[in-house]
Amino acid sequence: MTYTRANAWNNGGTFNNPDLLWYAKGVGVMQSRALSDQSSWWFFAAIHGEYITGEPAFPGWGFIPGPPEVPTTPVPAQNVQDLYWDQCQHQSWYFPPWHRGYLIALEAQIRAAVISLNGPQTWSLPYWNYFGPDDQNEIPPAFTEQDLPDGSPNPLFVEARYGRNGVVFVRIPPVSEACQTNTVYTGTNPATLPPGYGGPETTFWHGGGNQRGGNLESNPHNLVHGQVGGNAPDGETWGLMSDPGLAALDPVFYLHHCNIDRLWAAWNQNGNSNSNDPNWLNGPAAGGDREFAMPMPDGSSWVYTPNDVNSLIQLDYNYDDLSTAAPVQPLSILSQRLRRLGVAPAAAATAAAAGVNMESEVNPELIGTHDGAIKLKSSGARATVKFDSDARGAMAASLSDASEVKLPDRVYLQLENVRGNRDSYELSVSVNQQRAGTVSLFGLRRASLKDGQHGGEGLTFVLDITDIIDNLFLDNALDLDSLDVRVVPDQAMAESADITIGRVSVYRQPSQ
Ligand SMILES: [Cu+2]
Repeated sequence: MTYTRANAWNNGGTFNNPDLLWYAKGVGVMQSRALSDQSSWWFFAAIHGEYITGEPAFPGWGFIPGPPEVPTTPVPAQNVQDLYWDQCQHQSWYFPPWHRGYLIALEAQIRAAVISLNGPQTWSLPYWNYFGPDDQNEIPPAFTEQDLPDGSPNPLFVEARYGRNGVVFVRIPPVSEACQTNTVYTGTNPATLPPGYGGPETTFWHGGGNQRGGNLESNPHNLVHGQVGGNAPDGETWGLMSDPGLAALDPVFYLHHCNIDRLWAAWNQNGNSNSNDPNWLNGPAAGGDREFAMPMPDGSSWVYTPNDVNSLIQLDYNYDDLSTAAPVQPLSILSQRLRRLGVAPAAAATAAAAGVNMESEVNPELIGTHDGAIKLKSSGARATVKFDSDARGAMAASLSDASEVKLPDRVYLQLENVRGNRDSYELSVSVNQQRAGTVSLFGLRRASLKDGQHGGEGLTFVLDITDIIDNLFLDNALDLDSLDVRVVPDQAMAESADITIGRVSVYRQPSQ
C-alpha cells in the first residue's frame, strides 16, 4: 500500500477537501486524549519540544491563550519523557530525517483516528505548498474557520496564530526555494561555512548552540515558522508556530513540515544525494547519544535512523507532485560574473561546467569583525566591519585575478551569538545597502537560556555575500577597508523584546 500526500489547497483549501476535513476530525480525536497518552495531540507536540514545567509565564503551556486549551497534566512517567519528549533536531544534518520520521508517526496516528471514525482508509497528510500558484501562499481557509461544517468547534483553529496583523500568509520573497539549487547535503569540510542543504554534522542536536542551520532549514523552514506564528497584537506574546517549544501544538505545523519533506524528496529526485557519512546514516544513537523514537498507534515504539528514512522508495508514502516552481538552476556565481564581464553566455556555461569546484576544501579565514554586542532596535542595528590589511590585499588580488576558470574567493558574513527573548522577528541584512538576505530568529529564546543545553550561546547565522563583494569590486565601489552592515527587523519591536548580536564577522574562503 502506498499512500499519496496531496496539496492542501485542493478544493480551495476548505473542508470540501476531504484530506482537510478528516485531518480536522483526527486532530480532534487526538486532542480529546490526555497529555500522558502517547497517542494524544499534546504528547506529540511535546515530542517536538515542550514548556510544560519550569516556565512561570507564557510560553509555559499553562499560559497559552485558547483555543485549544492545552493541558499540562497528567505528565507521563520520567522514563517515557526521556525516551520521547524534546527530540526535534534543528541546526543539524538530522533536521530532514528526524522530521520525516516524526511526520510518519503523526500521520499514522491521525490515519488510525480517521479509520476509527469510519473515514477513508487511505487518508494521508496533506502539504501546504506556499510556493504554489494564485493565493496558495495564504494559509488554507480550513485553518481559519471557527467551526466545522457540522457546527462543532474546528480543531484546526488556533487562537495564537497571528501572522502579520492577523492575516496568515507566507511572504515570497524573502521566503524562497533557492535552497533547491544546492548540490551538497553537508559540506565535506567541517570548517566550511555554508552548511549545505541538509545541515552541519552534529550529535543529537535539540537546537541552539553556535551552529549554522542547513539551507532548507533556514529558508524556507524557519522563515515560514515566524511568519505564520507572528506576534500577538500587544507584541508581548507570540504565536505557537514562532517557537519550537510550542509549534507542534498548531495543526498547520504538520502541513508546513510535510511541504519541507516534499522539498527534500524533490531535491533527491533532482539527482542530489543525501550524506553517506555513517555518522549521519546510523544516527546519534550509534554514537551513544539519544535515539530517534516515535510512539505508533499500536502502542509500539518505532526507533529509526536517517538510513531508515533516506528515500521515499523505502517508505509507504509518496507525493502527488514533486515539481518545484522555481527555475531549476539560476546562473552560477561564476557565469553571472562572466556575463557581467561580457563573456558570451555559452562560453560562460562551458567555463562553469569545466569543473570549478564550488565545494572548497580550504578552511575559511576570518578577515574582519565588529566586536562588542549590538542591541537591535526597531530601527535596526548597524556595524562597521573593518578588514585587516593582509586580508585586504588577498581579497583585492583574488578579485582582480578571478577569471573564466577561477572564481573569486567566497566571502561570508556571520551574525554570531545572536541572543534574545523573542523568536518571532525576522531580520533583513544588508551590506553597503545591498540586500544580503533575511534570517528568522526561530529557536532564539531557548538557545539564549543560560541553563539551556548549549549554555546560552544563542544562534549564529551565515550569509554568502560573494556576489555583493564582487559586484562592488566590478563597480569600483568596493571600499576594501570596511563594510557597512545593517540588520533591520521586519516589524516594530515590542518594549520587552531584547535582542543582541554578539559579533559581526566576515570570512573569506579561497576558491581553490
Ligand atoms: Cu519546523
